Amino acid sequence: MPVLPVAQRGENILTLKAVPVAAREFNSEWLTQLAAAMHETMCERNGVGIAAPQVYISKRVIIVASRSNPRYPDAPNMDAVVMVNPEILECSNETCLGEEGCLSVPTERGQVVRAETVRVRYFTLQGEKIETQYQGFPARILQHEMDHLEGVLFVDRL
Ligand code: K2U
Ligand code: ZN
Repeated sequence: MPVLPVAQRGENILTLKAVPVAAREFNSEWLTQLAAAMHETMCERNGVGIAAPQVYISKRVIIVASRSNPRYPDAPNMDAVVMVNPEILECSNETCLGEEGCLSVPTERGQVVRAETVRVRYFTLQGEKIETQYQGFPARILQHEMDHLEGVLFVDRL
C-alpha cells in the first residue's frame, strides 16, 4: 500500500467539512484501499491517528491507534480502529489537558483541553454499526481526528 502525501497547515483541504461515505462505498475496494493507505501513512509518520482529509480525501474516515509513547507512556496499546462516518454521541463533563501534535502541523505541539470520555458511533469498512466508549488518550485522539473532519486543527484550540 502506498504512503500518501500529508496535507500541511494552510492547505484548503484541511479547512473543509468532510463529506460522509455513501452506502454504496461500504465493502468497496476503494474504501478498503483508502483505509490501508491511511494506515500505512500514519505508521510511516509515527502517528497515533489520521483523518482522510490529511491525505487529501475529504471524506469522513478516521483511524485511531493509541500506543504508549514518550508523551503518554501509560497510553494503551490498541489495534488501529478504522471509523467510517464517526459521530460523537456524548462527551463527559470531565475534561483533561494534554499535549497534542499533528501530522499536518509538524513544527508545533500544544496543550489542548478535551473531554476525558466520549461515546462514539461509527461504521466499519463493511458497514457494520458500532457504538462504543473511549477514555483518556484514545478519547483525545478520537476528538483530534473528529476535528479534522470538521476542518479544525488542534492549533485552532490553543
Ligand atoms: O491527526 C493527526 O495529525 C495525528 C496525530 C494524532 C494525535 C492526536 C492527539 C494527540 C496526539 C497525537 C499524530 O499522531 S501527531 C504525533 C504524536 C504521536 C504521539 C503523541 C503526540 C504526537
Ligand atoms: Zn492532526
